[in-house]
Amino acid sequence: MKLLSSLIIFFVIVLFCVVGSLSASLCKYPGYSTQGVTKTNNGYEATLNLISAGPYGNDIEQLNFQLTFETSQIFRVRITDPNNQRWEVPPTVNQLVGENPDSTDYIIEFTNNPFGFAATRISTGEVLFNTTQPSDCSFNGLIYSNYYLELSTSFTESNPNIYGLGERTSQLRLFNNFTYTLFAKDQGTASIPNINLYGSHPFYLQLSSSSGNANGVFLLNSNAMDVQLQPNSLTYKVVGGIFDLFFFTGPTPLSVIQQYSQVIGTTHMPSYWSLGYHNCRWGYHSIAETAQVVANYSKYNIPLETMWNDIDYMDSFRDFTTDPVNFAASDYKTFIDGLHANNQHYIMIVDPGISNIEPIYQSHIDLMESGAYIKAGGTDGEPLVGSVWPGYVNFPDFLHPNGTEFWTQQFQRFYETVQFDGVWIDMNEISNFCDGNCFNNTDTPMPPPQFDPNYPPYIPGGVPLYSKTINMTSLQYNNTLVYNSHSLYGYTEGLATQLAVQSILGTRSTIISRSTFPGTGAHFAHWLGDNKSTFTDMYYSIPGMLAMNMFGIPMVGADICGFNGDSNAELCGRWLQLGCFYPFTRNHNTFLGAPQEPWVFGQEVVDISIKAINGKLTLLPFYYTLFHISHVSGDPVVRPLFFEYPSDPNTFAIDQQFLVGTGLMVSPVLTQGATTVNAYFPNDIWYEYGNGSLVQSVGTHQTLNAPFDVINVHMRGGNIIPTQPTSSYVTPVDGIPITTKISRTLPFELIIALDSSLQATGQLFLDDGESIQTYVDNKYSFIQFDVVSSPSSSAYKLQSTILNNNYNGTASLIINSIQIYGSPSVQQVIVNGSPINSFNAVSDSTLSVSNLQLALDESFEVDFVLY
Ligand SMILES: *[C@@H]1O[C@H](CO)[C@@H](O)[C@H](O)[C@H]1NC(C)=O
Ligand SMILES: *[C@@H]1O[C@H](CO)[C@@H](O)[C@H](O)[C@H]1NC(C)=O
Ligand SMILES: *[C@@H]1O[C@H](CO)[C@@H](O)[C@H](O)[C@H]1NC(C)=O
Ligand SMILES: *[C@@H]1O[C@H](CO)[C@@H](O)[C@H](O)[C@H]1NC(C)=O
Ligand SMILES: *[C@@H]1O[C@H](CO)[C@@H](O)[C@H](O)[C@H]1NC(C)=O
Ligand SMILES: *[C@@H]1O[C@H](CO)[C@@H](O)[C@H](O)[C@H]1NC(C)=O
Ligand SMILES: *[C@@H]1O[C@H](CO)[C@@H](O)[C@H](O)[C@H]1NC(C)=O
Ligand SMILES: *[C@@H]1O[C@H](CO)[C@@H](O)[C@H](O)[C@H]1NC(C)=O
Ligand SMILES: *[C@@H]1O[C@H](CO)[C@@H](O)[C@H](O)[C@H]1NC(C)=O
Ligand SMILES: CC(=O)N[C@H]1CO[C@H](CO)[C@@H](O)[C@@H]1O
Repeated sequence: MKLLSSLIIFFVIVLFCVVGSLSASLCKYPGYSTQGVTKTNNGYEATLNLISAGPYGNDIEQLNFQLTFETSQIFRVRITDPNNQRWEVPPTVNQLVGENPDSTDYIIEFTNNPFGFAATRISTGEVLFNTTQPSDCSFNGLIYSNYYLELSTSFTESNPNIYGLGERTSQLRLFNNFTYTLFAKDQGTASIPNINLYGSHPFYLQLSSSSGNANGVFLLNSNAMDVQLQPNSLTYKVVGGIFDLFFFTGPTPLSVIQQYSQVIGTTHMPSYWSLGYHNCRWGYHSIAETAQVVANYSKYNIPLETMWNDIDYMDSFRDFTTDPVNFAASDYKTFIDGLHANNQHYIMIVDPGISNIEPIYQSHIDLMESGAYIKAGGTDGEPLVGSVWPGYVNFPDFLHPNGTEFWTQQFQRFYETVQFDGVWIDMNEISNFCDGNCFNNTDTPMPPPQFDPNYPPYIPGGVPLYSKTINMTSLQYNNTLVYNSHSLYGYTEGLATQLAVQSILGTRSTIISRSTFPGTGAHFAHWLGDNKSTFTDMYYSIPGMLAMNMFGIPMVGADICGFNGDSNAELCGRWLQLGCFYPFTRNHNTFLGAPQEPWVFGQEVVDISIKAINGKLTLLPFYYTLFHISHVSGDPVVRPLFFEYPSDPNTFAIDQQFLVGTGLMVSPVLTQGATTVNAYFPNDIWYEYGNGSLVQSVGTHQTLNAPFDVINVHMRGGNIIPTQPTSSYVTPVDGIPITTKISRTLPFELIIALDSSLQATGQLFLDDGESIQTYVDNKYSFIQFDVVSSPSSSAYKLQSTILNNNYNGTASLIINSIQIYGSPSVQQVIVNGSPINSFNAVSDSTLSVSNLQLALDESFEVDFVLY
């Protein structure tokens, strides 16, 4: 009996072990196991041992797993090869947080065989990430080989809301059945939704449908990758580098982005003028034509802030040269002096490729002397030859220690001829008209490579990696394979351009780049690239802009009126109205497209553009304050509706409307021929921006009138927006058109939208709009406005609190008027203790107060006594 029971126990143990090990080996790719995870003073570490090989060979037998508690909401996981230094994104890209928190809002659990880790948010009990392979083998365990890395996480909720994983043309809420490729690419005019575009942003935000809580994950890796989304899992398939993951526990969408910004850096403060209206086209053939466009803007009273030129200005499309006939140096100078005399600005395009064909020119000589150029693989350091607009070119290497100096030198010399105010960097994916090399080096036949970086064993996107770009065997500084550094090119060019421009101008740089990488927003801006003049692409500009705001690049916009193809009056009129709510507002057209400046379409579109741009200038104090908040805390400037209403499932996929800050909702017409728009109003208090009319039914869709000259904008109760109405600058003084230089001196008007308890709040940030050292030198003012009232009282009051008062221009600025939406009838208005008469009810619920003359550098109180 005793023997029998021992035997039974023995068999049970054997059976248990077999089942246990079977469950680890039933799946084809179980990954790694560990003998144990060790607690460190700020996280965990483990040694991982390969169980069985992955699909592509070269598996790394032993891995180092390290988990670090960065803050109470951020932890980081690095999985590395302890025996070989693998490629890692250079440290310029991310800022570590590493504060070793006392407590954390996450708990990590491990499974040893096969190895996996799971993170649960303590405050909500929700599992955020779980790499343990499920027993149904629905995804693989960790795979870690030389040229292929794979890691999956299961979702606890099927078809969760996933956002991010850019850059691409797509709807905001990603499909749960699609594989998204991340690899910087100039897809040209292909314009196929969902395929990879100019930048790589391996970040996603996940929003739980059931709880409305959000979390985020950032994979710091510059290699080509696919991210496969399935209803119950997400899988990274990466061709190199390491797994270096940052996890953000949120739990609100806003806090996820703030936490992500702590890692990649918060937004750079843009120059104030860069928030004005920009006009550009490829195909302004001369200074005379460019000047005529500027003159037409003045003639038609359309407020133009910045004029741009595309590659037309160059001599044979060579960087840092000007066409000696059509853009002669002396004409150029006269033209730009004229812009500057009118407080306007000038930006021109610069591409990375430096022409190497005869006649060899100074920039090429400098590039060769600097040594900072990309080298062709399989040679002894010969410059790689690509082909772009000027023909054959060599590319500067911005990872090279001499790269920035070379670049700065070119801009310095060019500035002697062209006194630019900002720089537009294009084609920096790198875009190449030859696929790979333009010439194959036949002098030194290479031994067959062990592995061809153009065709890794797994090819993200399924297209050879050199397609439309340079050969992946090319080398950057320190023998860095372009295979690894490719998606960093535009980012590193932008960093060099920022330093160059700042050193020349001595002010903040204004740089707009096509290619981007995490961290970009801390230094420069982005436009969404070569779209088409279609209503569809106008729509895609909204999810594109919102995604970039989640990637920490709030200074973003699409080409207004559309780039490729011909625009038309209706499209351009609608797009001008929408585009004036982008943080970055630029009308841009292509070489062969029909002209699309507003006057081309007649007086109606001219009037629409004037109204839209004046509306933008009026709102700039609000936008600029949002940039300040973004700079300090990482908040997006424009954001999806679900950011403010994460518990409302109706908002999860909305990408035809958006919010500016927390208080303004824009609902544009995106359909040809439509004169109404179907807009969703989250359950809240909404007023019509402009007249304060209350939206009657909320929590539902509403059909709003939208005649051609109207874009629907609503303001949310509880918000105060500082504006500077341009209406007070009636006629251009001495023919000087209105620009930001003038608009930012005009009297302020506060727009106050009261909530149901008659309260509201808002802020205003002021500085000189251009200094690099604004924050370091404490040369800014920051003012808080609050409307407070107690439920029983028969009055409410507006008060300002000066939180910082160190911008010396503050004293010359005044608040002259206030609009209050949602006000009960007011019998008396008392300003700093003295009753005034200059108020009137413009409707049942909108109160207007004028002639206030309140200095912004002194705190004030306005009391509203109710009947
Ligand atoms: C992680 O996933 C594994 C496999 O599906 C499961 O057994 C485990 O319970 C999960 N961990 C957590 C914390 O949910
Ligand atoms: C993927 O999901 C989207 C939206 O749910 C759907 O429209 C599409 O047909 C699906 N595609 C496939 C291949 O299942
Ligand atoms: C400027 O406007 C005039 C009409 O007033 C038009 O004839 C001319 O073509 C415009 N020039 C440009 C460059 O758009
Ligand atoms: C940087 O440039 C200088 C001369 O311009 C050159 O002597 C030096 O070798 C270069 N550095 C590298 C790392 O190539
Ligand atoms: C890429 O470069 C290698 C040499 O490093 C060469 O053998 C190969 O032909 C090139 N491929 C292309 C597509 O240019
Ligand atoms: C260089 O060689 C590759 C094959 O390795 C070929 O695909 C490519 O077309 C060649 N390029 C040129 C410019 O001949
Ligand atoms: C060059 O790369 C090696 C790894 O291949 C690295 O150890 C070394 O620090 C790098 N040197 C520089 C100057 O970046
Ligand atoms: C506000 O404007 C809308 C149209 O733009 C109009 O329908 C509404 O009547 C106006 N309300 C007030 C109070 O003027
Ligand atoms: C404000 O300070 C700047 C230097 O930071 C100075 O150039 C400027 O003249 C001052 N403006 C006023 C109005 O005092
Ligand atoms: C291919 C391409 O560049 N498409 C862009 C054009 O349209 C929208 C915006 O209007 C962009 O977001 C796309 O990426």
